Amino acid sequence: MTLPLYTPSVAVITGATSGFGRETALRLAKLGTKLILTGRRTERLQDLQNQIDTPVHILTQDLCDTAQVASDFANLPDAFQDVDLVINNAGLALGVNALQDKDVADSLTMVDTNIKGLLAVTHALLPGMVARKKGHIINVGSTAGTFSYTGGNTYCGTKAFVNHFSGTLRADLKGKNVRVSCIEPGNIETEFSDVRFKGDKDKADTVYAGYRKMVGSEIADMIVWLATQPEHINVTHLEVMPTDQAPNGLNCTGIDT
Ligand code: NDP
Ligand code: 8X3
Repeated sequence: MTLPLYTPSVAVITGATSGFGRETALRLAKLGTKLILTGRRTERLQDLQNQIDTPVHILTQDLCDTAQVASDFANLPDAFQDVDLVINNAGLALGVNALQDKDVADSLTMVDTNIKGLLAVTHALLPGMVARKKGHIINVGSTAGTFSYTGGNTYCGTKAFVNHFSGTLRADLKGKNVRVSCIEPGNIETEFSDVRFKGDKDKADTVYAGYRKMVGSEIADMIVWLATQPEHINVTHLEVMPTDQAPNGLNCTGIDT
């Protein structure tokens, strides 16, 4: 017997102003899911809200302000309180410099956003899901958390945290009917590289040139697939990359094909 697919009732999507987050919001709205959408760019959140028919609650929020994050989620409107899906998506990389050449502020911003921000959201929303015995956290990790590359230093470290935290959190939640999944994408074209290269479009475009690239909507489809699995199924890790991308290990041969 196949049990029915799950339809999330109220979903939080962090980083809904762009990329995976925005595309996921559009798809979940089509399922009738009520959405709490976060990001720092209010206008983009409002534009997105205007394209969506289900109820939307906007939170203009900087994840690095963890006190604000806690307060925002403690004061959700009544209709949005029973959150049963949290998509910890917001995050960023800054630069590909060797650590000795990197601005410490960039490293700290990645830690504040990708680790501390994700933790603040999770701390704020997990107790309610446990109390209601219903919930799903989908963290957006990365292949960068598994495979090292030159200049990845802090970003890879933050995503290693996300990948591993997701598995360890599952151990705490056994028997609580709260699922945890981690999607770990490789190179996918979004605004990610524009941010990483601080607006240098030529450098950003190079990342996706010369091979059959993947785009944000393809990852969003997979996030929705994770979120709609029947309740007794927990897809724990989902690593995905373009067919034309593969890990290069330690590159000991010096040959990069
Ligand atoms: P985008 O740059 O397109 O989107 C990033 C989102 O994160 C934006 O909505 C942005 O919103 C939000 N964000 C960044 N910093 C903050 C902050 N301080 N407070 C609140 N929101 C913030 O990139 P992607 O869609 O590609 O990235 C989404 C996630 O996927 C990230 O965690 C990224 O690390 C991860 N990832 C991306 C891959 C890729 O190749 N694209 C591969 C693997 C993982 P705003 O600027 O409005 O605040
Ligand atoms: C983003 C993918 O390889 O640029 O997480 O770090 S990568």
